[in-house]
Amino acid sequence: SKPHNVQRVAFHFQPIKNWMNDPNGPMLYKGYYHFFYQWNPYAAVWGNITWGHAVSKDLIRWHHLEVALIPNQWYDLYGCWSGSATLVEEGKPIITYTGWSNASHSEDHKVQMQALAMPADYGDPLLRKWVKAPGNPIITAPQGIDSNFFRDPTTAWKGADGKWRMLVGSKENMTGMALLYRSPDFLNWRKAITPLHSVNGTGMWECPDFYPVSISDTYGLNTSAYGQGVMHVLKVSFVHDYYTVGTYITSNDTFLPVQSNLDVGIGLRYDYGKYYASKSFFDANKNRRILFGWVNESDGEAADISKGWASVQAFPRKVWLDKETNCSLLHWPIEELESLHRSKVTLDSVSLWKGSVTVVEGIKGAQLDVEATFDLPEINDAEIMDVSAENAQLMCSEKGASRNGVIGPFGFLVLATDDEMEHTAIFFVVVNSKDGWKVLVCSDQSRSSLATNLDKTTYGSFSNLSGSQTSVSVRILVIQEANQAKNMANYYFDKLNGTPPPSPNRARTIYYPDQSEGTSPPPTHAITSHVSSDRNYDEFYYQEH
Ligand code: DQQ
Repeated sequence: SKPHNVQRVAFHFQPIKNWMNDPNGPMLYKGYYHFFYQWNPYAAVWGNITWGHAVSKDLIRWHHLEVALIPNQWYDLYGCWSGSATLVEEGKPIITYTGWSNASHSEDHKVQMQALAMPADYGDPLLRKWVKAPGNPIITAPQGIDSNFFRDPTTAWKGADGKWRMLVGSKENMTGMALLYRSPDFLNWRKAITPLHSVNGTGMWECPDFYPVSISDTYGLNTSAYGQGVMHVLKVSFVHDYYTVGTYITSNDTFLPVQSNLDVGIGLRYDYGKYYASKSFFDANKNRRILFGWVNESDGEAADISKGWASVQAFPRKVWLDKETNCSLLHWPIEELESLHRSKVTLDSVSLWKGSVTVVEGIKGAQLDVEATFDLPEINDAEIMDVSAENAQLMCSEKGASRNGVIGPFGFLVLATDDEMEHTAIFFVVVNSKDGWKVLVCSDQSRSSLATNLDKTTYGSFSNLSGSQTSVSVRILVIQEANQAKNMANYYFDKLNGTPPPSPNRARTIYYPDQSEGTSPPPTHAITSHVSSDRNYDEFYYQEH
């Protein structure tokens, strides 16, 4: 049931307060996992975009540090947009990011360009201070590309010729594309004539991600790995996060998707719920590739402002190639998540009848990690339905958990109030489709809240079932939202300077204290300071562990 006095979410990452969007530059450095994110320090709506920064030893318990990048240079004055981290020579990190600027002094004409930032002190495992490269911007929009559609550099990788490569998301008319750049020294970049990949009709590709996966085991690979036994994954974001698996030939930088019908934008998604702008990194500590993705907020803007925060990053997942298909990926929550387990409740041999509800007693805590196995009746009785990736979500919302089917719906009602007026149904229906047996997997949020003005989309996908399968197993992470975040937020501002946060603002107003490093052209509008000093900032953010 819904607890009244809840903690902040623990499975998912959240900043101390305010608006967050894309994950940026995850990496492992000197024993710490670093995580950056698109963050508005001043409001629970998008705007004033900085790179928030946190570190962790286990990817679950985070220490919030001072912001890594703030918009204070002519080329990023309107925001430090998404980017990545690359461990270059001797494992030294470099951040690549997009500067959003009004370089032509016109508020209405904004441009995007790529920039670099390096740690001020490589000896600091926390990498608390970042310095922008004097040569910035390192890449401006090439001829033929609209500078409003030119952003989100990937982690760079090294080819056989020793040159670095990276991708920048873009489009030409409605053709989405991943532009390829090469560099001998990480500072001077030249665009390859052909993009690494492009697909007609998809529109702007945001936040590309490109990485190798092993064809034979679940281990992750360093981003520069290539050759025998290696396939590559290209992920791009437009509306959802789509990916395609292919062969990458480093000598001529060609990427050949395994199956053209599973090409980016037509086929596979990382996730069939809210999941966007994701970014992976290679964790050399445990030899795995880990994926972070942004879960945007279901609450409306007014609710975000009143609660003081918006959105989370979905719990980190390990990703690897599914050996059975060779062209799709498997994901699983990282094992560290289990270190949050406190107590365990087990229920055995429950018979599920049509319409029956069994209450699982004795559950304490705001977050649950549920594992269940459902034994199936004779699956030949399953109803005949045409389920495809495109219509699964629609079928979930049409069928609903409360209808009567032949095998299903069965599943869980989670986050239920005592009177069950509010609940979220996670349910399954076994169906017989023209491509074989399938389980329709649904997350029905239509009754998740009595409140109005929020997104209550029902999400769904399907999973294949072999004719001989007699049971299905599921794992569900149930995560209660964090009302307490608001109190944390107030504390933060009291500590800083006793003033409440400025009213929500969009990108037009910039509130940055430190313009000392600013280069020309100067800002054309007033800068208001709301943060008293860096020292105060540090005091709040940094706790030695
Ligand atoms: N969010 C960033 C952009 C990116 C978009 C700006 C994707 O860099 O394209 O906050 O959510």
